[in-house]
Amino acid sequence: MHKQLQTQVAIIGAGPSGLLLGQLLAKAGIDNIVIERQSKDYVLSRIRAGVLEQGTVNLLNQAGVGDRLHREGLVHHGFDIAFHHQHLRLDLEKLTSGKHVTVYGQTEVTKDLSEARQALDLPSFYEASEVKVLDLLTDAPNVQFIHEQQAYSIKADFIAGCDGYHGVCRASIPKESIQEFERVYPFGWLGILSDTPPVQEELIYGNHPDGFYLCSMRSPTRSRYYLQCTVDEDIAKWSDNRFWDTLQARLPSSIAGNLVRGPSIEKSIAPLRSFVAEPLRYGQMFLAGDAGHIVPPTGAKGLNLAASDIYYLSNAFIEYYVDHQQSSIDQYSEKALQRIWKAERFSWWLTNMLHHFPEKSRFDQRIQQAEFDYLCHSELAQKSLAENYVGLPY
Ligand code: FAS
Ligand code: PHB
Repeated sequence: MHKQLQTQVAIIGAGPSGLLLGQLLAKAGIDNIVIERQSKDYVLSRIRAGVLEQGTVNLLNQAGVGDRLHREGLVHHGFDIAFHHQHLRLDLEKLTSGKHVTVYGQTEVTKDLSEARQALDLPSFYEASEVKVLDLLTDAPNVQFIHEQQAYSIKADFIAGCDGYHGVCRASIPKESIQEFERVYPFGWLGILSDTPPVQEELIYGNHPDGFYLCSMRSPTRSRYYLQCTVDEDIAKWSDNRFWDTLQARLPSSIAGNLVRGPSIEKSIAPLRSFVAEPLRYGQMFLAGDAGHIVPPTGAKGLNLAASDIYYLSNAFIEYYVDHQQSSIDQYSEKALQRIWKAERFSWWLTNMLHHFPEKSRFDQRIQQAEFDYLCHSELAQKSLAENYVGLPY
């Protein structure tokens, strides 16, 4: 026997997309329930993104979760791109007339959102199993799931599919009602987290003949590094020493000596793909964040695209319930996809420029070198990269 519940917006997924949407709706007085497959500890333990666009920071402020971000987030006014032993600093502040990014881990964003939701005592079901989304083409869609051996049925006005790339929402849309666009890259990222000072204060994105690397951080005492690896890499074959030796060999010689080694506190491999589903709506269900699109993390766009989706979707719901207008809801998919595709383009372009593609020819490798040379000698090229990196307007 299902326990019957009712809400205005049922949110599937308690990652950054779902929790941010829940906060913005609650602040506007719109009822919402979050249904999450994993445990809260599992969700809060995931190590993912690290760079926030100002638009994302503004939205987190609006959601009432900006305090710790302002205390602990690191404002970055530039970053380096290295090509073999050359490196170029991109002065974001100068190139974008005053814009910057903030380094603050997604883990912390999700923790802040989760605590804010708990403080408002908003209904959330973690460790929900057998989640189904039903009656999507009616004006009373339904979410069914099991929680602590009790079956639930939630009747909602709308369903927000914030359940990531492997979620149930997109998978519940009939094949004839959705188009999918995908590019899978022939490599992955091997990431390490260590309580060591970063090799330098700003990020370094590097292209080395042996592969891509990224030097990032979470704080002045906690570093986050990535190495390009094969898609079927066996992480058991990557001791900390092998990781540090490989990274140090790829760094420009002028920087390599500054690398501080230490024990890894997390080590994982992420596959890289570009993916977009169109449209981001099916009946009364809307897709947002990774449920609707994936970018290779090269451009630091994944989490930031989730934020702009939630900006559009939360405003559409608020307009519907507060102003009794339907137009923004009807325009959500088209509006979100315009920004999504531009971020997909940027992430694809930067991934192509910085990674070693095993199957690509020597001609392609010269083109990569030419991309870097053009960047070094053209302020317009640098401005284009910088405006995409800090985030295109919403
Ligand atoms: P998420 O995947 O974060 O959250 C979806 C939630 O839905 C999860 O908690 C999941 O458990 C839940 N869920 C799934 N199926 C469900 C179901 N059937 N029922 C209920 N709940 C369900 N982006 C960057 O910008 N930089 C990076 O370095 C970076 N690294 C990444 C590394 C990895 C391994 C991955 C997977 C992604 C990475 N990303 C990165 C992208 C990442 O940050 C996403 O853009 C971000 O997590 C998007 O947030 P959500 O849309 O909330 O999706
Ligand atoms: C990170 O710090 O995890 C990070 C930073 C920038 C990226 C990707 C990941 O482009």
